[in-house]
Amino acid sequence: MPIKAKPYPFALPPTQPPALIVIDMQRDFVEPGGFGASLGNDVARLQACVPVIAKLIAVARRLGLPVIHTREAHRPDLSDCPSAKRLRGDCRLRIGDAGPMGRLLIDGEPGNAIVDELKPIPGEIEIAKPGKGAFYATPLQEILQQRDITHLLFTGVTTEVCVQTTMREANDRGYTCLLVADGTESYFPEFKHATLDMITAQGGIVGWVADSEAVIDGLEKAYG
Ligand code: TIU
Repeated sequence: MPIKAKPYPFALPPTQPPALIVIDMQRDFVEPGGFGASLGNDVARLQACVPVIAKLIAVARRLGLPVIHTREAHRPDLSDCPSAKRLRGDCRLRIGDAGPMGRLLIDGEPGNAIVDELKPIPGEIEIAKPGKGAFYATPLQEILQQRDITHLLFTGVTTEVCVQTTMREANDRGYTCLLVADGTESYFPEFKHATLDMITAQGGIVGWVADSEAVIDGLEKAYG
């Protein structure tokens, strides 16, 4: 049974289940004092998707779907952070500067950790990525190929930045992608809605969009 989705039902692969991809649910974006707040954003907006993603992760773990977590993270020496990225914006604190949760967007700092509610468990993959897209300068494609994964279910933040960039990268690499509508958030509600529309336009030019309830229902029926 396919998942009820836009622009039309999303067929699940019969043998290798899809991976649940959780993009950048790190304190840097979701909590006050991090990189997201330093850019002038209201980070409270992103909280809404946390319980939805927690539920999806629990279902994925129970049904044996691979769960892959990403973090936007740079090396402490900033050698993987182009100055064009670091100098972007008119902000007081930049990538690598010390904030209330440690150095902004730096691997290993308290603010770079995934929020407690969504913490990976042993055996789950956690990828530190220096770009907005999760395929750029990471082992993600090899990890998916090794496991014969062809379908990806996307959650995380922010919808129009790291989530959409990664979905587009995944498309060009041949993956079939679905975005969970209530499992993603943006600092800008209008950008979230526009992103969902642009993903599903033109017959699903980037992929499918479905609510978590429909995704869970489809997964239970296919793999439960
Ligand atoms: N600023 C913004 O909306 N997002 C990011 O910088 N990174 C991610 O989306 N993860």
